[in-house]
Amino acid sequence: MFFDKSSNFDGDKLTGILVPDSDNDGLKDGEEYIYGTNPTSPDTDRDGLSDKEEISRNLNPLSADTDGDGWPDGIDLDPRSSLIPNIVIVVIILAFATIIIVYYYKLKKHRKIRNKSQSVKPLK
Ligand SMILES: [Ca+2]
Ligand SMILES: [Ca+2]
Ligand SMILES: [Ca+2]
Ligand SMILES: [Ca+2]
Repeated sequence: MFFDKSSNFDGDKLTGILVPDSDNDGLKDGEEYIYGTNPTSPDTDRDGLSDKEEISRNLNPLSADTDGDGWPDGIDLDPRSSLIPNIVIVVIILAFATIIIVYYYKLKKHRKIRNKSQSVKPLK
């Protein structure tokens, strides 16, 4: 536990009464106690997302990789689902981008050739 029981003067298990949000992450010290997060660290699991953001996005602020797919929550495209690992998403996006680029250049080349042959024809 991150909480020091000796500073729990009023017995409500909430520390930092004078400073409502010690680490300034948007979660009050009392709320951090409830969630089990570190009241002196804005990002308890150091995954790049603040404790407050993880709570509001329904992620585990105590786990850097909520869905266990190997990608930290901070860079995980879908941090709540390991069904589609990020690498697959990246490969699909790259594949689509490549197909579009190749198709675009083929079309451009094809049009150029057609324009050339059309401009040559009337001369004959
Ligand atoms: Ca806080
Ligand atoms: Ca915190
Ligand atoms: Ca975090
Ligand atoms: Ca993940």
